[in-house]
Amino acid sequence: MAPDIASPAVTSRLLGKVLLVSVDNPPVNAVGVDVRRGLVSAIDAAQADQAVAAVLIVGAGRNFIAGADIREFGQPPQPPALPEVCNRIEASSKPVIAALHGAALGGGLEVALAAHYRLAVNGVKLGLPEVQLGLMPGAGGTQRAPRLIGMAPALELMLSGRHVGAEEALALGLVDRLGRSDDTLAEGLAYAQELLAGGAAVRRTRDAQALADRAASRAALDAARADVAARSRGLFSPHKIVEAVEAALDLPFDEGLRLERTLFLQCIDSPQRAGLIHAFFAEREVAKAPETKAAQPRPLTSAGVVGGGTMGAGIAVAMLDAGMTVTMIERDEESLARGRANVEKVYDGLVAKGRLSAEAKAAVMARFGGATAYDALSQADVVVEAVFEDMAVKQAVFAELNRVCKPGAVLATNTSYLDIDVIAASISRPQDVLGLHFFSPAHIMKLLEIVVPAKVSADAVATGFELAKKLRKVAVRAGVCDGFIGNRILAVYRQAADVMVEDGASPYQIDAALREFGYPMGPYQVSDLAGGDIGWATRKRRAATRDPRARYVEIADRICERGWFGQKTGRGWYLYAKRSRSGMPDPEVLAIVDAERKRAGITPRRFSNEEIVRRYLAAMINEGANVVHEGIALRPLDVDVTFVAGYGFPRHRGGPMKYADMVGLPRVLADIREFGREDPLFWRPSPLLVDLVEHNRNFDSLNRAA
Ligand code: 3H9
Repeated sequence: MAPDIASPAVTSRLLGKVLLVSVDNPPVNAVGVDVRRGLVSAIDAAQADQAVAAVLIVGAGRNFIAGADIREFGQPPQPPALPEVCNRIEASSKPVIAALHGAALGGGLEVALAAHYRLAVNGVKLGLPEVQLGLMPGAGGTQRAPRLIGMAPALELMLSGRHVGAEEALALGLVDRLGRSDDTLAEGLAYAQELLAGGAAVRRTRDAQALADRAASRAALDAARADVAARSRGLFSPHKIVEAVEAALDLPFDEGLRLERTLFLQCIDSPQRAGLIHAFFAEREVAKAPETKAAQPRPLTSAGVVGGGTMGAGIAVAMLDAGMTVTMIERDEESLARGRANVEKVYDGLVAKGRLSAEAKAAVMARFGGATAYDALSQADVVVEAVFEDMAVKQAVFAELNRVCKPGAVLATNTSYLDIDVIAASISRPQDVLGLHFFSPAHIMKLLEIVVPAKVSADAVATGFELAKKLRKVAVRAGVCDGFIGNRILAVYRQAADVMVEDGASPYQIDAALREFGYPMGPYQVSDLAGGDIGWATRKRRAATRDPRARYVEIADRICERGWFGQKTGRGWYLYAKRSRSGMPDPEVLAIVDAERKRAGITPRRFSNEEIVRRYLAAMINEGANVVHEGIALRPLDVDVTFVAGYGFPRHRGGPMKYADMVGLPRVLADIREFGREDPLFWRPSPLLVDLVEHNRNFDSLNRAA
């Protein structure tokens, strides 16, 4: 049979009696319209061709099929729909075998579930991750998976969205067999021939019997429903998943499929789907900074970290976890021992929880070394300093790095706000100096701001991005300014919150309103977690340069003056019972707030939760627009990723700029102008926002233009 030219994305070839159907749609074989058409015509051709006894579906390249093509969602549908494709595969009168490697996710796994036999090779990743995109499996997954592997495991897969490896897939019954080698094609063909030789018949998943124990299935369903109610606060699609899967138990297969389709389309129409898919693409887009296209990264195997405090140790752990060799520098033996202990503490915690063996810990720690003399960094490819936030101290560190490091070593500062151009200018190799702004705890937090000073070379920046990839961080390119992208915007919306507290909202109401919006914690809870002293130090630093006309709310200072820095001191905005991490509202804090209102001559007024969110978000969006306008962030999507990955912004809302687009920029601007009647200095509309509204454009138009 000649290669199928009806679809460029699917080719067919007869090998003996087996029709090899290969999905070839780079980069990840997403099921777009061409793949759907190609699969249907290949299956049709197989039915019609006497020479074909079985069909083998494989993926070309690194994956089987990564899922439906999510770029098509929200566009006019183009037939055939994927559920129909899967039904045609399942209905085949000749056995269909799927041989899986790489990603077999979402619609990709659903294609495999519609096949009659499944084989997987090592390194395969199976899963139904639709929930992470605000969706649910929509091509039969909610009906076939429970019938094939049982209610509890199927629900767990769909509600967690996690990937399953080869061994686990076999144990679950998702696949029938594992290949002995990594050669998917050879393994798949051998399996197909073996099945044919044994006279294997078609075996349809729709007829599988894993739900036979109805009572156990019902109990699993009830447990999942309760869990979703308790844990998926505000999320839409987990509820729809449970509803659809219930139909697998209660309805005939075809009716279940119809219900799945209805619920899937509701998910497609939900703003959460738009937010989550925006976040998915934005996270991939941020990695494509101009420097990564213009230059190759430098080598990256050994690293140095200067400073063994919480931040330095966290950075060291992140690097060790990525397989790098790490040398820590501290000023004396005692501090070095403390730094080492900070690193070990993380691994000891994992050992205690049974997540790491003592031997594995020893193997990691063998890559860790420490010294009190900078000369130990002479061979490091990259050095990150995480010492005290003081320009003179940082410059002294960089003078040492300049002296000892090999040519081409990337020299990074983890400063949160100091001027990196000034640091770079203080040594003879500014082309190697950049900012790597980690977030605490650095081995856990996903965000890494890569701060690009004026004189740094493109390959040093590309190395920063490469390091982020190695450390599995989400890297966002930021320009130099006080606070870069994240902390600069944070300072503004936190000010908006403080003003609301002084004007009549309680900090507890503000936290509750933002949790209702989808944040895991409100800003005052976060402040108590991070330590109020950090913000206090920043405010003191900024005091000298603060615009004397700007309103300044002193409530946080009154709290800090009492030594109430949050969880670590047992009280802050909240009161913490011994060892407790969840705080109680504190009447004494409310009394301080009251006293401050009186001192400032303010008569408190009521705020609705809706107004709190509107003001908080308007401040965030406006400063986000300024950050884009000034080129500190490359595009609005860089602001979105910063806030989703590093500041707890609810992912299902896509990020502040995406949220603004969904609300509508004219409304956001109208809010800012309305709030500006009370305080025109604070609520100055960003020129970018004004311009976009005037030209009837949104933030996303800038993402697409970039
Ligand atoms: C679904 O299936 C619904 C069905 O149940 C029902 C339908 C009716 N579509 O991540 P990478 C792009 S929902 C379009 O950097 P990796 C990605 O944007 C879907 N494009 O590579 C990037 O493009 P670019 C369920 C996609 O090796 C490029 O591919 N499936 C899709 O680190 C490389 O991606 C999922 O949720 C897609 N589905 O990781 C799986 N996937 O080069 C989502 C990727 O222009 N995907 N792209 O930046 C993944 O988890 C990872 O991409 C994967 C590869 C693990 C596959």
